[in-house]
Amino acid sequence: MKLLFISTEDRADPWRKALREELPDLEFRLWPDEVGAREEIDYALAWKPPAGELRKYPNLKAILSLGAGIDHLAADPELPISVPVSRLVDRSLTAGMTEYVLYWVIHYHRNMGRYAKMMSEGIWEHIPQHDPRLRRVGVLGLGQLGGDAATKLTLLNYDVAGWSKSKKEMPGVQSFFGMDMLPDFLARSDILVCLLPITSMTKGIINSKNLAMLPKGAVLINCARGAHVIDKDLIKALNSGQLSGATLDVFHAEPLPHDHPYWVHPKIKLTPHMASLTVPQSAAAYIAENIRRVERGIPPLNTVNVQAGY
Ligand code: NDP
Ligand code: OXD
Repeated sequence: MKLLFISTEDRADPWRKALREELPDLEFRLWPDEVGAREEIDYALAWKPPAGELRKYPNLKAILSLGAGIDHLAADPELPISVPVSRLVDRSLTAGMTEYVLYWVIHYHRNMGRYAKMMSEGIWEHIPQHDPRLRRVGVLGLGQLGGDAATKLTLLNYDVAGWSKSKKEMPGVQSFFGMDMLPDFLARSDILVCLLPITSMTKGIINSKNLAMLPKGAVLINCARGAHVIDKDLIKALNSGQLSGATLDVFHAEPLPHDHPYWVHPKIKLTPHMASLTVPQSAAAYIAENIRRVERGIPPLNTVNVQAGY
């Protein structure tokens, strides 16, 4: 079995080592230098491959995404449609995202930004503390990542709701689903967390109309994709006071261009698409399991509908 690793953002060596431990018979080839004969490649483990690249391998048995999102693959108009595409679902990836969401929810809930500013100015004062039961957190997307973050937020006693396509039964999480329920969901979200996949339905969902439905002074945490947000609408909402803050991990263009207004906006906190990074030592077991499944003639776990976008 031969696997081609295609990514310019992930380090190959930890993957080579971790996959060798899981599957000693697997030959690991690094794109572009170690490709060899293209017809020999059975699996592509990929993050943002160049458009048209994956169709060059006629005997691919599966395309395994190095990330939870598959937008980087769906964007390729020449993606071979007969090859199953599996997205990454991994304990460390989920845990990392939940840490990120909890960190920023707590940051806003406990006024950490305001305290940091006050302390830097020598001001010793208390801001009234809020009961988490009265802090309404809304999670857009209740899948693998949003579902875990929402559940962990309930354990900290926040008033949690989630919005998804289908109805969810999650203890302590109020389920809103479908476009009709979006306004009511937004109206009760003091802290809005975005963990949706990017699809034709979700692109630009964080726009002026929807931001106006949030309670005044709400905050946004976007750790899904930059294209969920209409940048100028977000800046307008922050400037008008409709939003009191935003944490953004993902952007239309990455790295975020140096002249982008987000860099200097006083109400915006930025991170460089690191809300949760793929950890090879953990995720290799999942990739190996998917390869074993395909070798046994079973579809890989978490095969996506590329047309639907997730
Ligand atoms: P999942 O596929 O498990 O979950 C997606 C969720 O979004 C589901 O609950 C789904 O609803 C919901 N959803 C999809 N379309 C709609 C719609 N039109 N209306 C309402 N709800 C919708 O994805 P993950 O949780 O694994 O990942 C989510 C995203 O997080 C990824 O696609 C990726 O873009 C991003 N991500 C970002 C990272 C970072 O570091 N910043 C790291 C990893 C992922 P239903 O369940 O009903 O189908
Ligand atoms: C992912 C990501 O989709 O890192 O996994 O954004």
